Amino acid sequence: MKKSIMLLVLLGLLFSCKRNAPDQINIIPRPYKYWASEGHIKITEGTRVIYEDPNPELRLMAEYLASVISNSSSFVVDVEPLSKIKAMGTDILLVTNLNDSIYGSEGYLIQHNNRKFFSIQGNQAIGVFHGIQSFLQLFDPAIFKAGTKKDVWEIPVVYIQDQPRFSYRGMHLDVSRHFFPVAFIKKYIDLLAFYKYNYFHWHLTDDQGWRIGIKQYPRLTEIGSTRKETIVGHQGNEPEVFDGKAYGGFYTREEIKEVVGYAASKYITIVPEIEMPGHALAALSAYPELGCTGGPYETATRWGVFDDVFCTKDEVFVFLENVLTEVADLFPGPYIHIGGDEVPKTRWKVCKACQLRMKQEGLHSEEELQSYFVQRIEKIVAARGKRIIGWDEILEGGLAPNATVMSWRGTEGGIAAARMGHDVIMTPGSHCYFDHYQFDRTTEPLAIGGLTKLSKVYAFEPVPDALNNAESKHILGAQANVWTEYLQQPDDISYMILPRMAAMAEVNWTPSDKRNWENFYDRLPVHFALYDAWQLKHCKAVYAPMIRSKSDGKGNKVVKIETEIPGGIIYYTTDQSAPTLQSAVFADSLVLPEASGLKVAIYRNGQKIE
Ligand code: TNX
Repeated sequence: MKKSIMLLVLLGLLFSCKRNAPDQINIIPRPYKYWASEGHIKITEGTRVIYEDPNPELRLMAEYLASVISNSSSFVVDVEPLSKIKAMGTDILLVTNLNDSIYGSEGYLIQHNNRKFFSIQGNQAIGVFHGIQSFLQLFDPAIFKAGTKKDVWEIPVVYIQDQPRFSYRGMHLDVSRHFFPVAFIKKYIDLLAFYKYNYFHWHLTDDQGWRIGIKQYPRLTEIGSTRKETIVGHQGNEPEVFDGKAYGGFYTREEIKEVVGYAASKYITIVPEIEMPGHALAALSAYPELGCTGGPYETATRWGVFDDVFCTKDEVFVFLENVLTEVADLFPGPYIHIGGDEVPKTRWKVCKACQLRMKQEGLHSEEELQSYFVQRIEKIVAARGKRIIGWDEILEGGLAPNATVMSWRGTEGGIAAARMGHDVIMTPGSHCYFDHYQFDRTTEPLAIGGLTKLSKVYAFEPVPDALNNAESKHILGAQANVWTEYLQQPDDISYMILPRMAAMAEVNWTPSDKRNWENFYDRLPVHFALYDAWQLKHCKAVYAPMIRSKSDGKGNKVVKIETEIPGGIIYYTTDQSAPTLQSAVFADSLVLPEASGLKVAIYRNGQKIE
């Protein structure tokens, strides 16, 4: 029986691909190839999810898919192993029978087979997993809404052949500046999986808090996970105000294992980050002997860069070796991120131990001392079967031989590293920092600064023109970073990442010639509906005109209005009436008397954007 079903899957591929405009497909990231035929297939009472057995990964996925549908339907979707199936109905079949090398290790194929059943095929289980994420995006978003009980789901008749452009598709989260509980970390991982990311970079330590339990050094969490208070509002405001409230939190080893397991079930690898030699005040507050001056030190209560960093004496390497050994045991992934960014050399310059180290090792500058530090750490990490990732400062003074570089201060560091034959993950502040504003800062919740609109994220190209083909192969992909100095609650995070993480997902997944802003824009409404269904706070700034005005010093204001909406036309009035298609069209800039009112509306294809 199994064989004849497989044959049907193949025949379906040959006979049922009547091409049609794929406009009803709202999948993000946009699949590599897809088309839809006329009509819909009804998923209703009697639909089963059938998995190739015995494959425990596929069984779990089948159970997940069935539960999502059952939870919001008036009927129950049963899960059955393929070996038991006598005849297919309107079912969903999960199989790993794609042995075609063109699909790549993560690729998948979704097809309907003579309008009978859907199949989600992969080379490997991970391909099927990605396929399920796409398949779920073919449903009405209400599928994810609590309380939905539908009798029938209509799914477009589709053919989707898909695989990722990049092998590293990452999102980062800083849990040091503010701490986020395991339940939220799992939700974050759910979102990553939904958008086909495969790496979660977990920024676990920084000046403001050490957040991972380490058996051998209990004070890291007993002392280093707490700060006595936190600066209020934007740093730099005068006078500085502190809240006077102790703040803390950390993950126990058991919680870390739980998150690692959860991520693995979603085919996401965690990259744990242990910051060194800078951003180490929390560790130093717990073990002051690891600093150059011996302390005392305090976990930071404000943001920024601090002079006190790990010393380069031997006992620091012993400490870090022990910490990294535990970290390597907790996280099964191939990488450990060792930070390496923003390391002031102030202490090292006047520290006897550091100066002696430089002399003994023949190092000519503190930059070379930093390079020595990172290379020594690399050996420790390599001895545990892992590779290091560092922020681009690890290039200074000479790059460790097998380091992967995260290029955050622009793309230059990444370009230099790729030219030296090192792997690179692109995460420049210009496009990939989701702690930056996404709209007019006078109306947005407090953020660190910057302006990175959705369309700007979408326009990011991870492979710089400056690299030739061979060098470009070292660009593993891109990552978005979520620093949390100004993000305190889960809602704050979801607001900053939704929908920007959808745009970044497409940057990483979809071939650049298939990436198109207008097309992406048209798929967004379904995703906003998903965020509503999930009850996740999100930002709809993409629909709003951004108005900036400056005085010309002569009683007038010079007004600039921008829209990201593709084909959007800006109409305005100055008489308090609502702008219509008959109103004046905004061109470059507008000079109006200071006191003048202004109303703006955007129209696209003659329709007002509300
Ligand atoms: C720079 S990006 C940092 C972080 C801050 C961030 C704020 C990087 C490697 N270091 O410590 O949180 O800016 O945007």
